[in-house]
Amino acid sequence: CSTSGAQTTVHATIRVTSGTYDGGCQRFNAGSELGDGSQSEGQDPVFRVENGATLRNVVIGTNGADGIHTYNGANLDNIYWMNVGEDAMTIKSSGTTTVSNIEGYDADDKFFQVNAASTLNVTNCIIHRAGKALRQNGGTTFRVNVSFNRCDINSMGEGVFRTDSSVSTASLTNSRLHDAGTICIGPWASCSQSG
Ligand code: DGU
Ligand code: CA
Ligand code: CA
Ligand code: CA
Repeated sequence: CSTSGAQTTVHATIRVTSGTYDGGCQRFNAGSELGDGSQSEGQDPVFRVENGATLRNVVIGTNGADGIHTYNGANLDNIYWMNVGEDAMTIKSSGTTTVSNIEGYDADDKFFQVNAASTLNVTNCIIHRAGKALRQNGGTTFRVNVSFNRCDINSMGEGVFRTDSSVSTASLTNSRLHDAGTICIGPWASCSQSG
């Protein structure tokens, strides 16, 4: 995908409930109905991916609103955020979310937000400028298992992984960090970097 592909404005969240939605590398910009891409909570996502469905080949344009929400597990492949909105991707209910081949810029606070007990496996990611790469929802103590493999994480204001749960786990493997702050913030049951 490039950032100069055909553009489309999304006036209502695009819901992917089964199979694969291939965005064809179009640039999907949130319309004002979804939000303004600021740090205001309560914005709607551009995409909602559910029940193990797959979203691929998507550029989220410069109004990113609340990004992508996943429910009951999902697969995201080849996604590019030109300017992350309130956050880039949120796990809204339990399941396994698999994220591959992504790149994103300018999350003022969180890139990945995890709001349910779940597993998140990320491979081949590039994250430029965020407060943190991943935040388990503040004050929650359920278990999240997160792995990042083959990522390049640069310019984090605070750090990479943050939780308030002492049963969650995180691992970062085969990755490059530049100005990424603290890798593990909070009482993680385990949190490691290797490779
Ligand atoms: O408790 O759940 O910032 O999903 C407050 C809310 C808040 C979430 C989160 C998100 O933590 O809205 O973007
Ligand atoms: Ca938020
Ligand atoms: Ca932003
Ligand atoms: Ca959000």
